[in-house]
Formats: sequence, C-alpha cells, structure tokens
Amino acid sequence: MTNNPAQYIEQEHKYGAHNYHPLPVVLSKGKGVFVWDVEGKKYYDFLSAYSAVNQGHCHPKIVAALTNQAQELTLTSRAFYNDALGPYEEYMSNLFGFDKILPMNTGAEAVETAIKLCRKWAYEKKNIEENQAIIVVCEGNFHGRTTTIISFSSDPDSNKNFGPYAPGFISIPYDDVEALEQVLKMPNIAGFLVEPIQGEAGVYTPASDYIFKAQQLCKDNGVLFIADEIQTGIARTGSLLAVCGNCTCEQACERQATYVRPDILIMGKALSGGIYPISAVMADDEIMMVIQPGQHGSTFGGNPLAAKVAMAALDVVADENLIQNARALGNIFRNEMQRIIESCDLLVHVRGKGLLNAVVVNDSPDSSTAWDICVALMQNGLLAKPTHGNIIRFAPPLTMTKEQLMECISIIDNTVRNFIKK
Ligand code: IF1
Repeated sequence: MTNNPAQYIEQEHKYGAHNYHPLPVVLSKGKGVFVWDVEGKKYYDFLSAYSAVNQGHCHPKIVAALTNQAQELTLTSRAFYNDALGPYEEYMSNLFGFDKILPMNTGAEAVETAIKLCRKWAYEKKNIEENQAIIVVCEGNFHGRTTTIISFSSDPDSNKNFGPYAPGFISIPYDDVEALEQVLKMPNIAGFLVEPIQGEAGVYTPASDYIFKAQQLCKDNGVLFIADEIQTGIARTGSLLAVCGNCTCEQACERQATYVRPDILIMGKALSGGIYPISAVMADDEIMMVIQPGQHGSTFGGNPLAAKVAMAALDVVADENLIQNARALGNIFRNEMQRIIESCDLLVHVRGKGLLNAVVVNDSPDSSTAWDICVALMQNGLLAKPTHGNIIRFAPPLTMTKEQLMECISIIDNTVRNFIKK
C-alpha cells in the first residue's frame, strides 16, 4: 500500500486493458457528495459514477442493507426461491406501477432483456413473421457495450471493427417526431427504444413534448415504447423517471410514474445507489408473460443482496426528497452557469434537466480544452468529465445541499475565470 498516485496509475496502465482514459486522480474514499484521493485531498464528485451514485457515496442506509444481507444470504441462483426477491418485486411493482419486474445486473443486460422481450412479444402477440422484427433506435444513442447494442450505435468508437453487426434495428434522428411517424409506417416494427435525455451525446435534452408525442405515436401504431432510464431515472432529472418529467406533482407518486408510461421500462445505475450492479426491466403481464421458464435469465439477477440494496436505495430517494432537491438545485445550477457563460467566452451553452447537466466549451470537439478545464477543476477540488470532446458533464449526487452547490459554482466560476488556454 502506498499513497503515491503515480504508482496506481502506472499499475493500471501496465496490467489493465486500456479501454478507459481516466482523469489523473486516484480515489480511495467516498462519503456523500465528496471523494478523497490517496493523498487525502478532498473533492466534490460532479460525475456520480455516471449517475449511479445519486444517493451519495457509501450511504449508511444502503451500506447497512448490503452488510446485513451479506451475513445472511447472498446468492441462491434462481433455481430456488429466496425471501428477499418477492418483497423486492412487489416493492418495485408498487413504486413504478407495472405488473412485473425482470431483475438483471448491468445496464447493458437490461437493455438486452428489453430487446428480447420486445421481439418475443412482436412474434407472439403482434404476429410479425419470425426473425423479421425491427426495433427503431435513435442516432447518438448509448445503450451499452454488448455486440447487439453496439450494432445500432452511431459512435465509431463504440462499433468500429466490432462487426459483423446484429440486424433488426433502424436508426432515426433523435428529437424528431416526424422521422418517427414516417418509420412507424414500415412493416414489422416491434418497438422504439429511446433515452428520455441522451447522456452520452452530451446530455442532449429533447423538446419538452418529444417523449409524450413519441409514446402516443407508438401507441397509435401498436409498437412498444421502450424507455432506457438507466441514466436518467431514479430522481436524476428531478422526477422519479425522466419520462414523467412534465408532471408537476411533488411526490414520487403513482401519477409521476405513469404520466408518460413506457410499455417497457429499463433501469440500472442508481437503482443500487452505486453500491453494486443492479438493473431491472419492468412491464405489464401482456408483455412480460411472453417469457417463460428457461427462456431468459442470469446467475446473479434477482439475488437477495441486490433485492435488499435496491429497496434501501429507493427508500433513500423518498426519505431524503431527492426528486425535489434535484429539481431545485438543477434550476439554480443552470441559472448560475448561464450567468458565468454571459461573463466569459470560454463556455457557450448550458443544458440539462434536474441535476443531469452539461456545459458546452467554446472550442472544437477535437481540442483538448474541455479536458484541460476538467484537470483545472480537479486541481481546484471538483471532479467532472468531458464528453464528446468539447462538452463537460455536471452531475453531482442528489444529496447535495444548496450551500455545497453554491461553493461548487464558485469553484467552477474561479476555474474558468483563471483558465489559460493551452
Ligand atoms: C462507461 C456514457 C454515460 C447508459 C444508458 C445503458 C447503459 C448506459 C442510457 C449501459 C451506460 C455509461 C457507461 C459508462 C459511461 C456511461 C455513459 F457516456 F457512456 F454514455 F453515463 F453517459 N443505457 N452509461 O447511459 O449500462 O452496462 O454500463 O451498466 O464507462 O461505459 P452499463
């Protein structure tokens, strides 16, 4: 053990695959909205592990659920029943307003599950000819890293030289109702898979009625509306789910979860509060029951540890009013960023919803400016990550207080004011 960051960085570089390019900070502790590096320096976390740590790092209630259950029973496989899964399934059904849940582990697995569910439904309920089902997706999407999912990515980093690609997907422009209307006229369309806000594309926030209209079109055409809420869900955007973001009620109530109601709902990331990989697919019986024993599953999906952790993580969202906090702090954040943008020419645009936001840097996507700003922010005690070259994503844990947010805004303000372009 050492507290020399360079040693850890070299070790990862030498023994780990080079599939990431992290900021040069080596973390060893997290608590709430803060993380600490191996030398003891404290930072505000403005990434939240890509929105997995909405409830804050090492939340004591979620850690307690993990450690308590870890001493009783961790894994049975689904060959046997366990006494945590049923209560979790009922909890999820009540909270999100769907008949059933299919539990998985990672986000990509849950997306794969939704694709399989959609196809099987299409053959068995919609009578599409075998192997002809098509799922519509959007340009700029990010749904995970499996071979099927990257087959319909438009990002060359994600799919170049990973072919041959899986057929059965058609890509249309995002935030384009007319394009959706046109494509739905084609035969054999089974579903429309969409992110309510495109995270990877730089927190691309569509027109406020896009999701509503898209769902209506799907309904009118007998096509399943499949919402990937892996990143946007669990209070991140100021509502329990981003698909109910136009709802103005203040509680994580049934109406919120049913305002724009997907036919298939996909969740991951913050479903566990970042403690452990937990994902879920939800649907009503008409869809979910097309999968029968032996047709889909996972060794770890629905294990008792995950069941207890997820319930604790969702309890924290309600107990600590994270929906309302994300909404209120998000408004302050965007207003303050707008003020900074108007007084400096380094940043040009802020967008987002709740506490999922991004700032566009005034330079080409090929420049290193956004990266250099993130390094300067890091030196000033705030961790954020660039995306698509000239965009910086800002997504702190939702447990942040207003005072903490104001301190973070002054760190960002000072950093951009003193930033000298390389
Ligand atoms: C990485 C992005 C964020 C997702 C949506 C499914 C998944 C993700 C909407 C797959 C995952 C990640 C994974 C993370 C970076 C990150 C990301 F920039 F790549 F797009 F958050 F914005 N659907 N998102 O955002 O979930 O299998 O990873 O559990 O390091 O690749 P997973």
